[in-house]
Amino acid sequence: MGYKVAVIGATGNVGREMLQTLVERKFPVSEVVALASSRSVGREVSFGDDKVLKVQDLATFNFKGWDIALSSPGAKVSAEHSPRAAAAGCVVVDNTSHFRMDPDVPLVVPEVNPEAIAQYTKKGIIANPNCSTIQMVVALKPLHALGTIKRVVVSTYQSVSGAGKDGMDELFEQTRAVYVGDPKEPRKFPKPIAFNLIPQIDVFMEDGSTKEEWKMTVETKKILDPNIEVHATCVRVPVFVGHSECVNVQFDKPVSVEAARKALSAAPGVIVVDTHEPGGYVTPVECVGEDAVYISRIRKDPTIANGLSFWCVSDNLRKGAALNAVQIAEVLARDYLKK
Ligand code: 11C
Repeated sequence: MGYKVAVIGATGNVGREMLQTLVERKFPVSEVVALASSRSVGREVSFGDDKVLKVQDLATFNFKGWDIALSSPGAKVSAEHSPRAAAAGCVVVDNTSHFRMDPDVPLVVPEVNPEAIAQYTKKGIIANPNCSTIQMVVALKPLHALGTIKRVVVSTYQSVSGAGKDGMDELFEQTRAVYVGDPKEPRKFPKPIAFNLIPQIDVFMEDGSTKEEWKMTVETKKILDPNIEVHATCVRVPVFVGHSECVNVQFDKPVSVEAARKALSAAPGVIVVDTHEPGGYVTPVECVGEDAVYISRIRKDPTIANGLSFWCVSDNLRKGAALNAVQIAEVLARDYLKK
């Protein structure tokens, strides 16, 4: 007996990764449907090695009788169709930003706050956090148990796949253009991304922060602890897949590097690679296709009281999106929607 699962936004970077992750993790699927906008209807997407799904129209799809939707279209599309699916009895794991701060929608990272999933009954929707938040809170959770985290200062180095296929195409085309001497104007990003980096992800807010930076702050508070202060600087870098972060943490009491290393090494979803020799750390290229959040460069910060810093890398399309959504679906199936 399995679950009828709909994947919304199935032709996008994350949607395709969701289909792949369902297969890899042997999620008990009895039937699966790939949904997208009318533009993509009829296109084919792979489901495992031997199955091809023809994309159906999200706008006219009837969710009655479907158990779980993994949804990753744009936020506006989600605003319309996630409540429609939920009203038909299909529990939605929504990867867009639209519902994340809704008090009646749990925002979940299974390694951090799985208990919040129980609140799915309020609206029939569970929100998947932003990719840069997910990898950071997976690392912060075991540290928060060693000493109370008061403040986090984080700088991100985010890959272009966070901006979708158009972002990846732009990096490829601009890089190629440099070599063939045919410069291309930026379309997706506000400035050239090839051989460059851009200290702006998403739109600017009134206080001068970007929305990506705001998301890291408010989502961390909702998932982990409302008392943690977060100051983020989010930067787009010319990397195709894999987000990196330099995270500086201040605790309420001293936490040694050794204790932090031990707690991180034992934490679910975390792999520590930190050998203090050339190459003894993880780079984004090495985390592509991997499930873990990798931690390296764990150090004391002697310039503040009770400070530690570390380097954190993860595949933004997997743990930062598709894998986290499938892990939520696994808890739902195991604990709440038993068949
Ligand atoms: C990026 N983190 O790298 C963004 C992508 O709120 O789900 C994901 C945006 C979101 O551009």
